[in-house]
Amino acid sequence: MPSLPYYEQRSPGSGALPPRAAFASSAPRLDLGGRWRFRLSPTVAAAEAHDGQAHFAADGYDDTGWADLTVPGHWPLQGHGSPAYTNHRYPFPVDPPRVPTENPTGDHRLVFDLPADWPDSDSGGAVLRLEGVDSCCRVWLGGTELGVSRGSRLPVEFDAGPLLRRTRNVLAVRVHQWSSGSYLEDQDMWWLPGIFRDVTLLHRPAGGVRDLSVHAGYDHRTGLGTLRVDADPGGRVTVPELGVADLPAGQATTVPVQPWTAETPRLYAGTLATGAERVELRIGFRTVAVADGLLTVNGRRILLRGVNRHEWHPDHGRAVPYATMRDDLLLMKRHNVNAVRTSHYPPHPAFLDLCDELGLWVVDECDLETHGFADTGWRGNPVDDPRWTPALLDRAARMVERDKNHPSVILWSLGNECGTGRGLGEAADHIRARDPGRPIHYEGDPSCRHTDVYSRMYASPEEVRRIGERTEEPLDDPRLDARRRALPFVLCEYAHAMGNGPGGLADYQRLFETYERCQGGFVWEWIDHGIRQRTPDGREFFAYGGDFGEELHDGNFVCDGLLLPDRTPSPGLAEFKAVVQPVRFGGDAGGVRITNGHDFADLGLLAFRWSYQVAGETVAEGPLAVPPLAPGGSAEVKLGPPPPGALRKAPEGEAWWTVSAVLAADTAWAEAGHEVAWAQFAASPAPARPPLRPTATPRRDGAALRLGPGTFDAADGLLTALGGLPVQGPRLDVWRAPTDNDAMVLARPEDRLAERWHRLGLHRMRHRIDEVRLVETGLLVRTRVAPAAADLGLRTAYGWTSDGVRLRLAVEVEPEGDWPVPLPRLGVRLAVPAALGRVRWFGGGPGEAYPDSSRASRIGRWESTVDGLQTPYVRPQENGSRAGVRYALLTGEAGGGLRNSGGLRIEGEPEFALTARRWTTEQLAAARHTTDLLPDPDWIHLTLDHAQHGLGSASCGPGVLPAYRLQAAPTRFSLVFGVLPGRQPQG
Ligand code: IPT
Repeated sequence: MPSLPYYEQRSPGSGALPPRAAFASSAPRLDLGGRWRFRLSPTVAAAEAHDGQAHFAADGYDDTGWADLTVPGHWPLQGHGSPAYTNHRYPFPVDPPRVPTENPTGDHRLVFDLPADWPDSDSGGAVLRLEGVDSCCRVWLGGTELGVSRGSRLPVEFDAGPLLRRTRNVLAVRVHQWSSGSYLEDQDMWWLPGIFRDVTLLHRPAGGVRDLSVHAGYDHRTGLGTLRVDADPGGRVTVPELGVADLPAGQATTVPVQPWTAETPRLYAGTLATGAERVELRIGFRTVAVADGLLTVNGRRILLRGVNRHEWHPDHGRAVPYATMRDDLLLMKRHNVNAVRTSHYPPHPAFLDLCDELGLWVVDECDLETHGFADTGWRGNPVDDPRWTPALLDRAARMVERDKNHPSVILWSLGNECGTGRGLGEAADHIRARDPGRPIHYEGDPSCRHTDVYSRMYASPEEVRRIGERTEEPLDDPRLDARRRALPFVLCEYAHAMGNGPGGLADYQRLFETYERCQGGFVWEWIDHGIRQRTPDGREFFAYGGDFGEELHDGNFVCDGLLLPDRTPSPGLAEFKAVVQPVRFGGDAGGVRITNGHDFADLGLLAFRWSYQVAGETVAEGPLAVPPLAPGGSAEVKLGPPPPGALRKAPEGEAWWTVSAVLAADTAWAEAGHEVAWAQFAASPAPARPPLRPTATPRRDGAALRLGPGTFDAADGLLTALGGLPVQGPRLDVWRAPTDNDAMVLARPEDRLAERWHRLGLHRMRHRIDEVRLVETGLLVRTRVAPAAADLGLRTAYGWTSDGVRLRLAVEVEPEGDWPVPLPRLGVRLAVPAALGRVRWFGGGPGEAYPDSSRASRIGRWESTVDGLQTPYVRPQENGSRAGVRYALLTGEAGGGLRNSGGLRIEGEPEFALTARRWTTEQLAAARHTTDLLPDPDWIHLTLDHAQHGLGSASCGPGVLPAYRLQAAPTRFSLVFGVLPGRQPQG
C-alpha cells in the first residue's frame, strides 16, 4: 500500500516551530483576520486537481471565481456545506488513521501587504501563528510551503521571516475537514471545519524573547511570594508594585505579596525586557498542591462551583468573538460560578487572560477525545497505540507551553473520554516533568494511575457520599486502590443541564459541603450549542442534530447547557446560583446564622440588607450589620421585631423576612448592589382565610347547570363559563410534555420515564363520567380517569360549591390498581379566553420551579404575561411552572379587549403550581422546535397543579431522587375561582 497522504499520517504534522507561551509584547503584530478568498472542494482529489492548472498558493493566481469568507470562521456556517452533530459516534467508518474520500477541503487565500512601519528583515524574523484550524491545514506563504498541522484547538507557528515581502504576500491555507486528527477529536459537539481562531503575523526581533515561564508561588504561612521568570534567551524582570527592578531572568526573589485566588484575582503587572523586546507579564502568586488528600490553593481546600464550557456562539460556532467570551465570564461570575473546565480542549487564549483577570479556577483540558472507540470495543484506541504517542505528546506540549503562565489554570487535564492507555501515561509524565506545579486530571481511567485527583462524571449522590466517606467500592489492585482512596475527589461532570433541569443540584451541594474530600464539580454544561436558523417565514429558531440532514446524528443532545443558545440564562442557571451561593443562611426569623462560604475572601466585600414583606409587598427595609467574617466563619444575627408599620398590615397576609448579600462596591464583573446571596424566613404564616361558605344552591337550566357564577354542562359536569368568562374544563391532568430528562433513551431503563408513561398511556387518558349530581350544597361529578388497554385508573371526584360570588373546586383522587411509575403531574387543566394574557401572582417566582429545582424561587408578588412565562427550551418540553402560588390573577394585557369581565382569580388552598400557555400540552409535546408552537387564537391553556414529579438529570445521570418523586396516592386538593370585576363602561 502506498504511504499515507499527509492528512492521514498519525504524526502531529511538519514544519512547525517548537511550541511556546502565548504572550503580549512590544514587537509588532499583524492581525490577518478579515475577508479572505475561499473555494470549497468535495474531496481532496478535487482540490488537488485544481492545482494542476495553477497552484492557488502562487502569486498571480486568479481567485476571482472564489467566494469571500470571514476568517476566523467555519465555512459550513457561511453557506458552504453544512454542520453535522454526533455525540461520540464517528461520522465516518472507524479505520484509523484513514478518513473518507468525501473530505470537504477548503482552500483559503489572503493577499496582504506589511504595514509601512513593519521592521526591516535585518532587524529580525517573523512567525505566522494560527491559533486554531479544524482539523488539518497545509500552509503556504508566497508560494512556498511552510508545513502541515493538526490539533484543531491548539496553536501552531511557522517561520515566515525568509518569505515575507513588503507587499503582495500570498498566504494560502488548505484545510481538510477530516484527518488522522479527527480520530483524536471526537468531542460531543458539531463537526465544524475551518480556520476558526485568529491568524497573526508576529515580528520576532533579533534578540527578542522566544519563550518564558513565570513561576510565582505563594507561601501562605509567611505571606511571601517567590517570583522567578525563566526566559529564552534571558532578559530582565521588573514589577514596579513589588519593588522588583531589573531582576535577571532565571533568578528568584521573595517579597511580601497579596496572593491570587479566584475570589481575589490579584495580578501584578510587570515586564520582561531584552534589549530588543518587552514582554508584558501579569503575575498571580499562588501555589496549587494536593496535600493530605485535598486539593489546595495557597494552603486551603477549595470548593469548585464549576461549569463545563465549550466554545459556542449560535452564529459563529467555535469562532467566538472576544466580547462573547467576556460575556460568558461576566455571566459566570454573576451566577456564583467560580470554576471552568475547558471541555474538551484548550480555549481561545484570550479566554484564559480573562479568567486571570476576573478570577476563575480553570481546568485546562487537552484537545483529545477518542470516545467513538467505545462503540467498537475500544479496539485500536489511539491512546493505547504507540504509533499515536507522538501526536499525544505534541498536543500535551502545545497546551502546556501555551497556557503555562496563567495563574487561573490550576489543573491540567489529559483530555476527555479516551478510555485507558499507555499514551496517556506518557502525556502525564511529560506534563509533570515540564510543570510540576499543577496536578493532573483525567476522568476516563478509574484507576487514577496517571492523575492526582479522583474524578468522575454523573456519579449519583449516594455514590458521592460513599466517596466522601472514603468507603467507595475498591479497585481490584490494592495498591492503586489505596492510592486513589487518598486522593481528593471532583465531579468533572454532573447535573446534566439538558432542557428543563438539572434537578437535584442542592443534593450534590450538600455533599460537597459535608465531605471535605468532595471538592465540588462542574455542571454539564455551560451553553446549548444550538445554531440560529430561520423558518421560511422569517421566525428564528435554534437547530440541532438532524436539522442539516445528517445521516448519523444525536439530535438535541447538543443542547444541554445552562444558557440557551443566545445566552439567555435558563432557569437552571438561576438555580445553580442560588444553590452554590457563597454565603449560607441558617436558623430562622428568631436568629439567622450567617456563614461565609468563600474559601479566601472575608465578607467585607458584601453589604447585607433585610426587608420585610407582607403579602408580597415590601413594607420596610434596611441594612443588616454582619461582621466581616473570615472564610468558614459564622455569626448569628437578629432580625426584627417586625417594623411597627408592618404590624398594622400583618393581618392582611403572610409575612416574610428577606435577607440578602450584595456587592458593597463595584467589581470587575458586576456593580455595587449586585445580589450574591439571599434567603427568606417566614415571619408570620398566612392568616387563616375563612373557608368559602357554600351558600349558593345549584339549579338546572336546560342543558346547563348553574351554581353561583358558574355555568356547567349538565352532561359532563365541566365548567363552561365563570361569570361572563367562557371556560373549558377543569378536569384532571396527569400529563406533561416530557422533558429531555424524562425522555432520554440513554437513561437507565427505570429512568426512561417518558417511554414508560407512553407505554402506560398517560398521554391519552380518557375521562369516563360516572355521575353528575346536584346536591344541596353544590355539584358533584364523579369520574374515572384511565388509559385504554390498562386496568389502572384514577377515580376522580370534583365537588363544586359556591358562596354566590366565587366557586370552590375540591378534587379527590383515588388511584386504582398498581401504579408502576410516578405520575408526571397531578392537577387540573382548563382553558380560558386568549385575551387573559397578563398574569400576576403571589407565590414563588419570578422564574419557574420544580420540586428538585426550586432554590431560586422566592415568595413575592410577581407579574408577567402568558408569553413571558414560557422558557423556550430548544426542543419544546414542559416548562414555566410557577410554584407555591397562593393566588393568581389573569387579566387582559394592555389593549387586550375583554368584554364582560376584568379577568380570573384563582386561589390555592393553600397553594398550587401554575402553568399558562397558548398551546396545549399535546402541542408542546409534539413540537420539535420552538417555531412549531403556534398560539391558539382563542384559548389560554392553564394547568393548576397540586404536585409535579421532579426533574432529575437522567438525560445523562441519575433520575429523580426519591424525595421528589410523585407517586400515585390518594390525594385531595382544592382551588377557589372568582371573576374579577370588569372596568365599568364610561359615560
Ligand atoms: C460525557 C462527555 O464527556 C461530554 O462531552 C458529554 O457528551 C456528556 O457526556 C453528555 O452530554 S460522556 C458520557 C459517557 C457520560
